[in-house]
Amino acid sequence: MSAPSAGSPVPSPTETAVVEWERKPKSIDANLKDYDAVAKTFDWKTVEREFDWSKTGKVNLVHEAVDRHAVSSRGTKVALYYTDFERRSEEYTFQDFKKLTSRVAHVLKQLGVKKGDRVGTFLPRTPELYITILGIHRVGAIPVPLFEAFMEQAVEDRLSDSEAVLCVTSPALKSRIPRAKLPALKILLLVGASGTLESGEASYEQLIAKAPDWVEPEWLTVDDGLVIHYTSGSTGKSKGALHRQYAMVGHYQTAKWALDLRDDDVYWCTADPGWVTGTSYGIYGPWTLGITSVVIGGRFDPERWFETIQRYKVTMWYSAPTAYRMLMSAGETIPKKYDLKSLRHICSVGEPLNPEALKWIKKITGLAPHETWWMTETGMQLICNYRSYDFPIGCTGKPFPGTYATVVDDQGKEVAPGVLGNLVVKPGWPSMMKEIWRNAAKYQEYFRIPGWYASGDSAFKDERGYIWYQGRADDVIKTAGERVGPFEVESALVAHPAVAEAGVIGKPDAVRGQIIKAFVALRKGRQPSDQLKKEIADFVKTNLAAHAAPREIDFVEKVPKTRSGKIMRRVLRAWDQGLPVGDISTMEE
Ligand code: 6R9
Repeated sequence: MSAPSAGSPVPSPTETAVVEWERKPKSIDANLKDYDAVAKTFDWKTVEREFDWSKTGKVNLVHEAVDRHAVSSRGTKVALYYTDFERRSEEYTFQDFKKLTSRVAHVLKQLGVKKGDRVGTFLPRTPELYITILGIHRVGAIPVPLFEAFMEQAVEDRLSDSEAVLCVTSPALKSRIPRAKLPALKILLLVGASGTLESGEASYEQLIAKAPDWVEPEWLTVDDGLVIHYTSGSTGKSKGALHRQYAMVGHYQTAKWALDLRDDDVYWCTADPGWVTGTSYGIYGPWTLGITSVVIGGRFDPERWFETIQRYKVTMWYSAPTAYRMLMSAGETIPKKYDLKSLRHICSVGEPLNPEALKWIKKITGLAPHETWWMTETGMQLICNYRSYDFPIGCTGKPFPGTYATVVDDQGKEVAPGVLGNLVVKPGWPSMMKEIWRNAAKYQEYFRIPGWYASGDSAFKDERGYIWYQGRADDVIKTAGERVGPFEVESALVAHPAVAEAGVIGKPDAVRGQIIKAFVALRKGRQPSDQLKKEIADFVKTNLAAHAAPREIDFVEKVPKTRSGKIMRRVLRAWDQGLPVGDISTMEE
């Protein structure tokens, strides 16, 4: 989506009569009862006191998310319900987690993993993935979670940049790890290996069977690393956002006030830990609070999704607009077959939730999904609609208490209500990334607007202080909620022997928010054909990732570039929409 340039006035919804509100009863029983009062006085120091490290000085996420619950009255409480609807249906208590993550930690130590080392996880969504990530924390190492759909190039980029020393993976996925190109990677720990292991491989099951049930966490400081999530920008390869242990303060409190989690909840976060939502709110937020979580394996399937809510009596559901729209397009007869009455709160993340999808979810569940806006780099939710108060449908929300997000011009000055500008955040919130892994220059780019963290999104604020997301101000693509950088796709495209040049944009799409569209100039002698389009798209699918493959390809004579060689995606967007291309005086001859 291309946003209008900063400074343009947008019709403020408060000035028009069409704004619809999500109205709530005054007595709603939420953890955050009075947003306005709390936002005025809230101090993050009070949240620090909820963690054992505030008394002991000994920091490790696994202690706060597992060990302290295991020895409390929550010891036998279920931490994780898991099903893949086929072979496995399991449950794990906090005590089970303490044992299993200790065993994994022992194995990692045995294989030479030390504090501060990076360890990749490249696994399908199974209990082993969650146990492994927590086991990595126990040894004080830093997990680098990789989405299971990544293909070789995406895996190589991430494991190479992070210099991971070990990767926990499966026999089915290991062929996508190009070990010869990864000198730092010493060992693959294989989950589910049968038969003989190759050199440099170890069996997860064999080793954990012999490991002890208790390994004390490696004690860290709040500034030590927590996790690295690779994410995409508008230029260059994906970059590693490193978070620090202190981020747990932000995860905990947002899970309490925005997700509104309570001790008796059964919580279902549908995101994979390969993406930031799947760790911040699939692991850190809920488990530091000691909440029961549900995880399902396998592919997206509307029947299974509604069955999950019914089977586990899910009370809190956190998912993404594309998923809500895909459920909507599967029709109402499916949800009607299931009992969804257990639900008491729903949230949404990743892209704007369109009012139609919001209303459909409300129709089938009685509950409107609440927006939560944040980014890989922010680590935690920052702009949200809260369960206790009314909000205009379609707005992104208000800053989380103790944080300040607003809209500014390019010089960093706040703009008037209703004027479009850069969505920015005052630096210093608890889960702000610590660095871009070994790339100080990239980190600095986020602070290009003096005094602010620049999100790259554009937005406006209305007179009541609600922030309305209006799109990305850069070329980053959000397709089905997943963030994709055009450069990565372009690089994958030009590796195909028929492709001379490629330019990639996000094209608006009713279900996926955006789809990836590529403009491709062919090498001399290659003829355009539908067959070739398919071949090129498949090539990206098998080298990068299925979700990063273009769904549309147009063949063009030349990809428009500036004289300095930058792809003019603005022109590509105009071509795509059949609109005038505007000023092209900087275009190369
Ligand atoms: C958590 C996550 C970040 C980008 C962000 C924005 C978009 C996220 C949104 C939203 C509208 C929301 N985004 N939440 N847009 N409304 N509630 O998604 O992180 O993958 O890094 O993406 O996603 O454009 O800048 P990430």
